[in-house]
Amino acid sequence: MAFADLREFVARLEQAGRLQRIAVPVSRDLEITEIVDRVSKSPGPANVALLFERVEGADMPVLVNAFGAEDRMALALGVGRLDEVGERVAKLLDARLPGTFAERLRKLGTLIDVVRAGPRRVDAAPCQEVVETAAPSLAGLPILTCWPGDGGRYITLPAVFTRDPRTGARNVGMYRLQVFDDRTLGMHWQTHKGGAEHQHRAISRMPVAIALGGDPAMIYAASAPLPPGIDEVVFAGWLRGAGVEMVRCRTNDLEVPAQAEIVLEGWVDPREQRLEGPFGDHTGYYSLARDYPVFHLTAVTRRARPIYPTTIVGRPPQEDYWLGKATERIFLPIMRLMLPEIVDVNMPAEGVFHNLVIVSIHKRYPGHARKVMQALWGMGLMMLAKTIVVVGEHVNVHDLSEVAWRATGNIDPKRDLMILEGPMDDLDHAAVRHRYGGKLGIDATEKGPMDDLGQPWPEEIRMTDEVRERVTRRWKDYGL
Ligand SMILES: Cc1cc2nc3c(=O)[nH]c(=O)nc-3n(C[C@H](O)[C@H](O)[C@H](O)COP(=O)(O)O)c2cc1C
Ligand SMILES: [Mn+2]
Repeated sequence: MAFADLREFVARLEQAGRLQRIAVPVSRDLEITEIVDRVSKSPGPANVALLFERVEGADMPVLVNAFGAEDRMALALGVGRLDEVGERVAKLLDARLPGTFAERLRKLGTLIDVVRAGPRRVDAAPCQEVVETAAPSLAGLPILTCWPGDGGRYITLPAVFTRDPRTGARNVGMYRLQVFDDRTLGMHWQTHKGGAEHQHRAISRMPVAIALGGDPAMIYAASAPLPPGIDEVVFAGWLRGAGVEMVRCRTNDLEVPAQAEIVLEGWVDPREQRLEGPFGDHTGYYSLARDYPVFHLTAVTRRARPIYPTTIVGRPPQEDYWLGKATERIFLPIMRLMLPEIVDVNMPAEGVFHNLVIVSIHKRYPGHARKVMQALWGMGLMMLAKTIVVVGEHVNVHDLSEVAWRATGNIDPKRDLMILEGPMDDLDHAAVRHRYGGKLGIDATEKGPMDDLGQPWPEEIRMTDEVRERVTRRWKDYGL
């Protein structure tokens, strides 16, 4: 079983030599970013989680880069390798769910429930050891200024809780929050996300709760693009092997993880907007200032001695790449449920999630690669993918050198590129206009008679097994 809360995770990281404490004073303005940027881009063991114990102007430690490598991300989810979670999902799905895709997804929700991953309601909670409702303020929190051109200070690793105003169904999303003042935050839920959908349905003030910290599976689940019918809290419970303990907020009816470090309670008025940004984003560029909803604080509840968790995004790779990698591995079996021809998927750091999706398939009929691209563009947040490259089943999608070789050598641009239009990520800075733009599909599969190929397709060069074995056997003899 996984961790009860963030501090257990921190203790485990420290035991494993994967966390370093920084005891000297550091500034919350830019200095932490520069340190974290270097550490998160360091190779191997130098890339560690960081606990800043003395952040100027704050009396709580700041945790950064806790999820920023495969081993730490896997540990957060209670496994040795991220693929193990994918394998667990595959097993769950192996019940061979009947029905349409939508029906299967709904059943998947029930299946997860069946394994008793549902949340457990508690009355007393560590996240409410201290309760400030009279004059709640963000002033005590070590909220960072991340990059020099940022429009302000940002909370970057939150779990934002809302309920569908019509059905009551819960959503949890990780959406950054800009500090406007001690009681007001910019709520950067993008158009296509769950929180924005709830806001769209609200006719009056909508309660919102923001949890910082909690068990690491719950933190990860906030970043997972689950279909609207699946509750992130139930999903987190399934990931960690026990239901998440939830407690009712003090100033609204929402529930938050009892084991969180800090909770911000408040509301969003669906009609109110305010300029948010710019923000040095995970695209490596500043996302432009734009209008987003506004969060008004009604309470701060917290542990007596909380840890403030945060992350730095910027030019990849950064910590968020590993949160996304976990999603890629977990969602692969779910994609296969709809598209069984898919073998593997890679969303490399260079593509910052939405720019590049590489997928290998068993190709069987004319137009097969195009069908897969179009299906993916119709599947949840995959709609935002800008470029999809489809390769043959034997191609290692994680080897970018191999993919570049195949994706340029195996195409005739006139025949194999598909350019169409659709919804685009809020953060895409190159699209023809905000949230809408062109998409590129590249069919880099091997071609044959089914592809209108006007010449024979050549054979790939491979040495015979017999010679390979002989050379391996004799390698020492050559003195090489
Ligand atoms: C570190 C980090 C920061 C993120 N910031 C935002 C954000 O500001 N706005 C947003 O819409 N999505 C952001 N995302 C992506 C969402 O968390 C993700 O799309 C998730 O699926 C949202 O939950 P939802 O599908 O329930 O809406 C961020 C993800 C990570 C890992
Ligand atoms: Mn969701």
